Amino acid sequence: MRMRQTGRMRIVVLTGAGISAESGVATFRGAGGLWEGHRVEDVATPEGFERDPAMVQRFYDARRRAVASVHPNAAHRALARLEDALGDELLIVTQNVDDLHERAGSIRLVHMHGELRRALCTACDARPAWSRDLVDLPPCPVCGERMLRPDVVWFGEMPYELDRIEQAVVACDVFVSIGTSGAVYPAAGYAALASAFGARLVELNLEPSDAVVPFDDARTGPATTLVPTWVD
Ligand code: BJW
Repeated sequence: MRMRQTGRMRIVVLTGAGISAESGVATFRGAGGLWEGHRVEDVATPEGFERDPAMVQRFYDARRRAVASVHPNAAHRALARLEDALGDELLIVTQNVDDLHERAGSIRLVHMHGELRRALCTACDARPAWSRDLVDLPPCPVCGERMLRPDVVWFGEMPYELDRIEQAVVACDVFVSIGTSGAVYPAAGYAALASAFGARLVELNLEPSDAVVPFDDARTGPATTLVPTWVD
């Protein structure tokens, strides 16, 4: 394993829907999947939004309400403790659009698939906070156009902060994948990228994911048990 001369380890943690499952947030795939009978690949698209914007806005409003009523769990809190210990040696890259990592205290965090708590103006690219007032699709607070959509990354769109993420992935000593199925790129390719640059790979998941590279340490079980054990 590569380590800097300081002896400290650089760790990248990639999280997916599984880390929030025990808080009561539904995952995307598998039984009881989030889009209720629709394949996420069919509906989480710009075309799906164009077809039926009102349905998609309603769906995201319902998810905002659902996330507001749940709390970070022991896995989110364990990662916040890890950041307290490691500081800028740790980067959490989450595919989740909920805010449970930050509510647990994490700061060095990238939301690569966007955030439920923001809107995106397709006219001027502003990303204002999403408040209750936006439900009736008012004008963008920056440019005045009525072109707001959820600030989330759908299939075919470019995820956020890819340069920052890739720099951290190629430089890390340990890459940890938590509660993600490995079905969606580019996130699904990060374990292989980290491995190619010499990182040790750890997976913490309810069941083994679709990862294309073998993990050095693959543990199966619920995140609220596995993550605190791995961190502490
Ligand atoms: C537990 C647990 C517990 C449960 N404890 N664990 C062919 C090949 C390669 C790529 C492509 C391809 N065709 C198209 C593409 C690209 C496409 C893609 O990947 N498609 C796939 C279907 C193949 N990707 C894109 O379009 C992305 N953009 C892109 O590629 O841009 C171009 C580009 C080019 C070059 C470089 C970089 C970019 C954009 C993807 C956007 C994904 N958006 C969504 C919706 C976000 C908004 C919303 O939330 O509504 O993101 S889809 C959905 O899937 C969401 C998630 O973040 C993402 C991943 O899901 P996740 O988190 O893994 O959840 P699940 O449900 O799949 O898995 C849960 C896991 O938890 C399971 O493993 C369980 O076991 C586990 N678990 N309970 C621990 N208690």
